[in-house]
Amino acid sequence: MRLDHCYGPRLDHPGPHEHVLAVVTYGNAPVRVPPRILTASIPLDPLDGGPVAEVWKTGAPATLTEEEGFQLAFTDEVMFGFGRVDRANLLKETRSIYQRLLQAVGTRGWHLLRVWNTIPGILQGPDNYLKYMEFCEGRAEAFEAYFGPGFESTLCACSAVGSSGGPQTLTFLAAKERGEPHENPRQVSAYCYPRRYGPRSPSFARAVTATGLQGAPLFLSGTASITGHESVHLGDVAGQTLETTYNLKALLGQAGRVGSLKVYMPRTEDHEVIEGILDQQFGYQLPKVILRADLCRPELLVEIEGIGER
Ligand code: 3EB
Repeated sequence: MRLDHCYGPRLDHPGPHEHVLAVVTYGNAPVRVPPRILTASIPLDPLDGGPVAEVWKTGAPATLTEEEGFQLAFTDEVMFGFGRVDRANLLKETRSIYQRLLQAVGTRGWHLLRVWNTIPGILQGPDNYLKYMEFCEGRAEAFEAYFGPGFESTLCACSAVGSSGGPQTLTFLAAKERGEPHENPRQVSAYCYPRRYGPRSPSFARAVTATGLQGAPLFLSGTASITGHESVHLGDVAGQTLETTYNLKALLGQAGRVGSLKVYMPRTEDHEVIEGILDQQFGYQLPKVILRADLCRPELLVEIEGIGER
């Protein structure tokens, strides 16, 4: 099964034997999406100002439905979903949206590969219980309730960043065939982070190989300037960016190369420094999307995710 993605200011006409599975749009910029295509609108602004469409394509036409509060688009082997909550209680709503997510994927006997979250006000709340920690608690409870003890071995790749407003959103990719999770030897597994980062550790794998998809793409989770479990290069955006690229390269391993990146940064003025280092490390022609987002630890100045290819 093919699953391709690309970034651009608009939707190009699909090629032969190519079908749009779903489109993700960022900010308020108008990307025109034809009717009957699943469109996930994410409340994060692209830094370049212009519209950005993230287009997911497959080799077969998609079926659209709504289930468990998610808009779903799926083929025989892959599924894209989008859900949003205008939240009342972050812990309860997060537990609920993850329970519904696991239900929607699990009733088919399918498997999660990749989840993207946006959380409004991610850094609000007391220092020892930021909104992000509350989010982690709700998410961990849902995984634990569904898979039981040992759920950590079945986690998928993930990103969780903050928006300055709008709904909480959850976007995901799932597949018929189970992915293969990977951890980063330079970092403590997020699901083993010590208690000082919150009562429940973040439930995600550092990367997942989608073994069932053509080319076995590697979904890289949001990655930051963290070694062991500690944030490093405090106040140094260049240092953080370089450290993050080392973490990404450690995940890619010997064989892989990066196919595309998505970059989140809280301070728009860091744009040029971050891009300069990414150009140096990965080449300036690498497709990337750059978004303004708050990050889950106040000291982090950049977080980068991507998709690796062989
Ligand atoms: C980190 O390594 C940085 O909670 O889903 C990155 C990717 C981060 C995903 C999540 C958090 C999440 O801990 C933060």
